[in-house]
Amino acid sequence: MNKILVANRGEIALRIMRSAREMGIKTVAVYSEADRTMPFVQYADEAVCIGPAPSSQSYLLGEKIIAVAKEKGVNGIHPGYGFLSENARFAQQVADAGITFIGPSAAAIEIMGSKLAAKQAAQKFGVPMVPGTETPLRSIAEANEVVKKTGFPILIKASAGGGGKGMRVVNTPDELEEQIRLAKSEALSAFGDDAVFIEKYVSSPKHIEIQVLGDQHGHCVYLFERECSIQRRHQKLIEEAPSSCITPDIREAMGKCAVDVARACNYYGAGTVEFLVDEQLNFYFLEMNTRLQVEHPVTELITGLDLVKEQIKIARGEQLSFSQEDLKINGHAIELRICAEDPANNFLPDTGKLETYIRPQGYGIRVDDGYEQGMDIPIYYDPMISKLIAWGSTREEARHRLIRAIEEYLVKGIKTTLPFGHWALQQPAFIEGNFDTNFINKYFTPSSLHTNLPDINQVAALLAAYVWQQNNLNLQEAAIGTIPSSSSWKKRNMLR
Ligand code: MV4
Repeated sequence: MNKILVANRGEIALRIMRSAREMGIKTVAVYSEADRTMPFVQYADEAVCIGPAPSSQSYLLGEKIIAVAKEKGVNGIHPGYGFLSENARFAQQVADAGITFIGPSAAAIEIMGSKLAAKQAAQKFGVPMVPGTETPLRSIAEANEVVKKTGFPILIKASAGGGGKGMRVVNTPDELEEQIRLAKSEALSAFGDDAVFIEKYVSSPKHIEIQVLGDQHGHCVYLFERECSIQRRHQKLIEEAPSSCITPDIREAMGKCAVDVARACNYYGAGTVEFLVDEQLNFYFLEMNTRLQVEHPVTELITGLDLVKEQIKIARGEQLSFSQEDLKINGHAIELRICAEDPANNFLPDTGKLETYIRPQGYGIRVDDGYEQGMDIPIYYDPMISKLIAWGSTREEARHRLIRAIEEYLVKGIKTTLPFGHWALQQPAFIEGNFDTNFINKYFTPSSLHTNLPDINQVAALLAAYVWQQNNLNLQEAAIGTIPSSSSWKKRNMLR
């Protein structure tokens, strides 16, 4: 594989191309008209505009992207996350075009795309699941039988849903029939498939997912867990690895289950197995994501692996170069998603220009982003502009480092989730690791942001000092210009 096409945009396109470049692989970017000036377009060895801004006319046009891939003579396509990354048809079309899809087989994507098929596959390996149904609900009578065993509340989920899409909570028996009817019609119009199933509703769960890597020779390992409970409307905001509530025994048990889920669909590539964890640390398989995830960097920082390189090596048919016993957790990593959203106003998307954009730096800080200062954040795509990730030898070191980096991250012109992160990382519940998926609902109000903000006066003073220093340097240079060029001694001394 000497040339790949990256069928994505923004930070993840750039992140994939960096790994490709390190492996001596050339890259082709495809981009929409809105993304002409983006860093990932400039970074790529070649770039092709594939259409207007809306993703339905650009990043979702599988056939057009494959045509570009053929024209450019690439031998691999990396889909990133979102867009076509979990589209089984696209994966198959890529393969049929004689190009390697850098991801799992179309068959594995297909199985895991159906939550019911995923549960049936996992059940064969005895992976624990929330009590409920593993086949599509056929009648209200069947539903009544199931809820006799599970009790209320229950959740109705769409088989073709996932990531929180198409879920309905039912609290009492009298709502059941109506909610099933609504869920089915909603599922049909949203996914073209009205299959729904029932699960007992687990209140206040933690959301913990296991990263797995499998090769095409039957080897599969788990790269430990990510704690992803801090989310809002199914959008994760803070992720960390490892989870502070998981013991070595539970880690091993969950890891083995995750590998079983992967084996259940002959999985190869990088994948993520999602679990709910209740207060007694019982864990239940939910679904499997068959892509590289947004939050993969926290796993990279604690394992030392480059997941994109591993994906490419697996796609090339290589064997994993390590076994489960070789993998160790080194330290702790926490990621904050920086989104163009106003946390003080219900996290509503904010658009505009990155008037000021200065990244934090230093030991243990990683910034995965896709914009530069002066750029507009387009309205057409996901509002995430950057991921700020801190590594530390302990959770406390990572936490303090991330807080420091948030304070040094200067973003002006657009409201972001930076102040939210600054607040969240200092909550007693976060510090203790004592939180679940209700963290934001439970503790966060817009007024939370009025305390503990970095002192605006201090920031103003630092900026003023910086401007003064720059002006001063300009003056010095101007003054030096008046000294005869023969006087190099003076020049050196003035410049020091
Ligand atoms: C659940 C649940 C409680 N009980 N299933 C939401 C995302 C999708 N992957 C599954 N989700 C949930 N499934 C049962 N039986 C609660 C959620 C849930 C949730 C899960 C993970 C992270 C955040 C969440 C927020 C609300 C609900």
